[in-house]
Amino acid sequence: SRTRAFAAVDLGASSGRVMVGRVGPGTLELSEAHRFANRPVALPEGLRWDVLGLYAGVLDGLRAAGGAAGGRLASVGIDSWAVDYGLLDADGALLGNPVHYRDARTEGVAERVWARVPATELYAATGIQYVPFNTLYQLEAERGTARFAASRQLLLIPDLLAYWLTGERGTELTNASTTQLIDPRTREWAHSVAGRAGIDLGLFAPLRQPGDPAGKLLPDVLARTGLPGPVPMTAVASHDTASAVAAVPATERNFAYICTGTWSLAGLELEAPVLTEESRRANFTNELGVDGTVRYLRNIMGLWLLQESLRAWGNPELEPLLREAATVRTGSGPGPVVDASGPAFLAPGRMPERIAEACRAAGLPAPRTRAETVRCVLDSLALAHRRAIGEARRLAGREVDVVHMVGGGVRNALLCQLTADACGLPVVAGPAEAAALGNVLVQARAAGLRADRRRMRELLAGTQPLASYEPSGDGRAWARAAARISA
Ligand code: LFR
Repeated sequence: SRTRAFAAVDLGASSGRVMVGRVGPGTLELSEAHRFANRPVALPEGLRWDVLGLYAGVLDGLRAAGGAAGGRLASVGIDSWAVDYGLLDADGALLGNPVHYRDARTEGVAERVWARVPATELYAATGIQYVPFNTLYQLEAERGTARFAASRQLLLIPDLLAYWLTGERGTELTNASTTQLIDPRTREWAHSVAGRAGIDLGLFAPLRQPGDPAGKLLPDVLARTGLPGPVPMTAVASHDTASAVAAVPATERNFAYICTGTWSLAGLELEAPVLTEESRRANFTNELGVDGTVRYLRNIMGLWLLQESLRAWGNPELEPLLREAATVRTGSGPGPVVDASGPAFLAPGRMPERIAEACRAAGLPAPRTRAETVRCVLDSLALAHRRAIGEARRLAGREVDVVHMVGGGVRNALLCQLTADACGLPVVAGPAEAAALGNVLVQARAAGLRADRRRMRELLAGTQPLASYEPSGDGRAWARAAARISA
């Protein structure tokens, strides 16, 4: 039988990629057709996504993907970061620029929602952790604006781009779970919560499952991209983290995962949500995954802390800094660390100063050099990884024998080694392009590839380059640092 080519559009907070995945029996190859910057814009009205720039990048990418695939694309799928959306007016036109989840408009807004639906009930019904930017809180912040008054439909970012490509509207389920308006037990809208929170679920287009057909590219899109039609679109696991988790190359039964990029998303794949009050207090989320799974995880600030530090320093080269950071003396465990799990570092700006201030506030020596700051960030992330995996394991009552790291952060060998040291567990690192691979595999399955999750993971483990890290150093020093942060 034959190998087919699929285009995966994967949009991250700092760049977008269009990848071509070739899938056949025992074959899985990924290559990059096009990469473009994603540059949010700070307007007087607030921080906005340049969604038209992203759409232009997608069109350029589809043209390049068609070329790379020799003209024939079996289908196209899109994944991106979660929670954000575009609003359409009664004519189906986009109302303004989608608001960035790091925009300050959600500050202090959650309390207004909790006055109507107590946070405990919200968690019991949706299983979604508190982060200020869940779509539910963004909609509360939007209430009363002229734009919201004119809106007739809400489309999450991947669904919005798919609508422009196909003319068809839907709401893909894995990403929909991040709105905090889905019940993870029924995997349907949480009508009662939405009603009490004052949200009209009629704003949302009908739910789609990962793997569902999602229309075909419009004639005008075919003309602009030079693709011979018809080209179908497939609803993939459109939340990038859901696609990445689907592509964790685990062949072991008891594995934890960390998706590392702008964020670190650390946790477990479960068959059922954990909706206990203890889980809520620990701020774990139950986002939905492929094939009826639950992504039980915690959001950790991730390489955002490093990206923002580099930006503050005028973007020096990273490699020499990482080499120097690896030689910073910290004893047998971490050096000074900050809490990378809370919202303290969510907003952009002044990152090295904020990190130093947080160290001082915790009574720790603040980093003095760039290399020390980088080391502080990586130690802090490794420690947050340890805490998230340890707590997920306890709250879900599961064993963990190995940690799989996927996403762009696996290129950072120091982060992988420190994570192995902090967790006291072996780390298997790779693939870096997990989200795109998960995107491709869900499309391939919709096109007839017979692979359950175990088979998909075996295919990944057998075809993608992976690196291993064994734990070193003194686990007790990491345990002490973890206890200090929890206190
Ligand atoms: C990672 C991610 C996280 C989500 C954050 C904001 O790219 O999708 O899973 O919490 O971005 O949407």
